Amino acid sequence: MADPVVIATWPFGKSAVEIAGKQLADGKPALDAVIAGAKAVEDDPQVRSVGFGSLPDRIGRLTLDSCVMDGKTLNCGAVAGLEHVRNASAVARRVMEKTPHVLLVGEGARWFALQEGFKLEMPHTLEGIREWFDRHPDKKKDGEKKDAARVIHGPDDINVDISEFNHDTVTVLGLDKSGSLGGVCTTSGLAYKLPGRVGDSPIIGAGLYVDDQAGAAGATGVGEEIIRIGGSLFMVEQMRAGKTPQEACELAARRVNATAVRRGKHPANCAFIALSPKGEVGAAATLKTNFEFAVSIGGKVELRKAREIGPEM
Ligand code: SD4
Repeated sequence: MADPVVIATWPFGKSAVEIAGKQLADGKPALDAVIAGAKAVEDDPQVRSVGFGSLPDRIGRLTLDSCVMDGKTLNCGAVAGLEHVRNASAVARRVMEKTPHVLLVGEGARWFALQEGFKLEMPHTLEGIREWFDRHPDKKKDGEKKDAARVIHGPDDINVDISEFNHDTVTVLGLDKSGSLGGVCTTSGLAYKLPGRVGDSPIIGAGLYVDDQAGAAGATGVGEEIIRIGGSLFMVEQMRAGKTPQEACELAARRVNATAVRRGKHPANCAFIALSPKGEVGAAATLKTNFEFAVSIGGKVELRKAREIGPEM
């Protein structure tokens, strides 16, 4: 019998590890527990980067990305660009359980959710919309006189650097009493993303990867950089090769730094978490992310600050 452990990204991950930790203590499977934990963050309108109430894309659409993975069976499911359905992680789980596929996107993902009995709901909150207007990149471009956001006209509007609008994803990894691992990653993606943009969070191997025989890993930060290095699969393969979760996360931060430097795009602004089948946790981030993560070990919940890794110039 293993001692349950949960790790989740960012301070808002604390509620996720509290809920998941209790479920694991009651003997629930890892995947059930981490999805229950992630749901609490998705349902919290104060969290402006996960679930409803988040900051929408450049034209005001709020779309959700999520994936889930079971370490015992390697079963996984995902949705990307899901609109008007509250709990993207629950839909991702249904994709895993009810379809022969791994990833459904956009209209198809919503259609599937409706077939599965999920409700259509209004995703915006007044506070979310207000913040979206106030911080919109077009406002900055045109000076403060511009009150409302414009539509996207052409190349100049499309190739806008929105990495400063990077906002936070909840990734939750858990180890259950039977020694099995489960993971979930759920987000509304980058604020002001172009319509149709998909980040790392619903991509198995990028935002999340889980294998009982090696470990579980997840990511948060600028999804383009995480996809570029296959971040989560990279970490799990490091653990398979004998690295600790901490070493695996630091290697991922080094890799993402190295690719960013090579492309002249530093800082990369990414953070990584990992959990081994023995229950050891690890976390690392690129510089100036101030990345904190939540852990629940033996029923004790705490926030920890991740080690930041600078680029090797
Ligand atoms: C994305 N990785 O869509 C997500 C956003 C995020 O901290 O996690 N930001 O790129």
